Amino acid sequence: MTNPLFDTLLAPHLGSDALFVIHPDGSTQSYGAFMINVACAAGALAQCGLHKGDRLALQAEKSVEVLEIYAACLMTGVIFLPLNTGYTAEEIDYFLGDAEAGVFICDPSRETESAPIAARHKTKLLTLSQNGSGSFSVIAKTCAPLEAAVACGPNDIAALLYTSGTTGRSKGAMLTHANLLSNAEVLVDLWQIIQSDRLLHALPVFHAHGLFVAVNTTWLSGSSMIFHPAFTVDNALAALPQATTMMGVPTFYTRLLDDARFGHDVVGNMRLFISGSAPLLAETHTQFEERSGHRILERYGMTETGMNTSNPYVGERRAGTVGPPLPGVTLRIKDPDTGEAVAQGDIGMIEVAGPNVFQGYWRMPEKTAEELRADGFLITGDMGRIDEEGYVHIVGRSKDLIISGGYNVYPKEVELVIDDVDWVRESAVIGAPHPDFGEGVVAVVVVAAGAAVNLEVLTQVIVARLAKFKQPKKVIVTKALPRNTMGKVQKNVLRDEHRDLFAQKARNGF
Ligand code: MCA
Ligand code: AMP
Repeated sequence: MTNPLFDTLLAPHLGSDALFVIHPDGSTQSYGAFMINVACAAGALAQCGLHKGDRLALQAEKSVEVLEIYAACLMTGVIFLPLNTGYTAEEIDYFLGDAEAGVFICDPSRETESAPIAARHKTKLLTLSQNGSGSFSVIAKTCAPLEAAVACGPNDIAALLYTSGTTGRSKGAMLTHANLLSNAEVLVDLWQIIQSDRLLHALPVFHAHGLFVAVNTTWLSGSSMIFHPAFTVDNALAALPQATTMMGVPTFYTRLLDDARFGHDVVGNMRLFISGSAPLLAETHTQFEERSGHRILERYGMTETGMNTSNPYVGERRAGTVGPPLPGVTLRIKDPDTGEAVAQGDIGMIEVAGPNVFQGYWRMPEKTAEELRADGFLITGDMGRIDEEGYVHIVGRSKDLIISGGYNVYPKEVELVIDDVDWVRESAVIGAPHPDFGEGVVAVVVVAAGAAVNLEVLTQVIVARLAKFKQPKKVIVTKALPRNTMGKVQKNVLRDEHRDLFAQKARNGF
């Protein structure tokens, strides 16, 4: 095989009449039709001057055309860099510059604000709207389709997924062709995904969950998906009777449970509900089983690794655990201070190694060395233990990270923006239990000596610079932050103090 990832996931579908996508309006697309468009998109990449190893950044609303571009990148060896549609111009500026993207595809509504940014980084700017129109599609329709996939090896980078860091600077996780292929193969096998499956796909396609876990496994198994632009309870309830599988973050499940219409009658065809990206409360697991008869299968992953563990498909799915490591993945628990292995069953830092573990952070060898040990184990920043039966329990995080509705928010990044405001002396950003998002972002802000509080200015700065999901849902102004004797801000004290801020009892999240 010249390009094992493309040859395994996509090439078998050339000319196939099998069903790939079902749109909410009932219209469908076959695999064969999809593959014709992939070849055209690949031709367009070549016409834009992109070669193997070049980066294509994309910030576009969810559509099948986005998947065509992703597949075209796999076909040509161009590195796919998908970006959250909520990112602001300032955030995009950083990604284009850091990745030195050759092409940036954005929604037509953002073309004007993106033009100077793209020009500054010498990036070619193209557009793609949710209905498939835009300047990229014009090229794809008129260029010569690519006939043969470009040769790519296992260690070639397939995608660059940015994840923020505890220092506030986003890092591009380099995922190789072998990383994506090994994870897809293991998951299809473990979750027994077969051609007749129909996945309810309502996740965004700019993250590992909605893109790699959901789409790569669909392609590999030749199954189909009911493709929704986003998750809403109404749409999910309408689609579930036709679906056999669903992948979601815990918020999907708690929202379904909050709706009286959800129950046995809508899940008659379903065989598997999968949850991940954030902790699913045991209580949600139990309630879901009572209401639907289905035990949600919880699994654990990271952008840097894809999936690491999964509850079994056949066998006991244990509430409050993320199951044993996947076949081929090794997971160990270490004392985070000494780096020594802890006793069986004790809590410590989760470290993982395997064919799923990324190659490192884009052009940040020192960051890579901090997190990826010489023996190939990634220090996840998640604290956990392994029980007697080999099930992994995640009990907390050592990294300063908030997970809100499945999106990661690094407090440092938000604090840096808030601290730039004139009247602010300093700030501490924490996650508080949130009934819908699991954790909600809260900013505790200290006023500079002699300055007057101006929440309007603070809001303006936050809105201009940070994507919506990172913006604090509550701001608390205070005189001083609690510190320990070393002068370090005690975020645990703040978390305790503000744990009831979002009133209702939290159902997901720590
Ligand atoms: C939307 N808002 C949010 C979030 N989503 N705020 C905080 N956290 C969020 N996740 C904002 C909206 O802009 C809106 O602001 C307000 O909150 C309420 O919006 P709502 O309509 O309720 O939100 P929504 O549009 O329904 O979105 C909620 C959602 C969505 C469906 C849960 O966030 C989502 O699809 N999350 C999935 C994330 C994901 O795919 N993560 C995978 C990462 P306003 O009202 O002011 O306008 S990959 C990963 O973690 C690893 C690899 C793994 O293990 O999977
Ligand atoms: P991301 O960087 O978006 O890939 O987020 C990865 C992080 O999400 C992990 O390091 C965990 O902290 C968290 N995560 C993913 N799946 C789960 C899960 N099932 N339970 C608890 N945390 C999870």
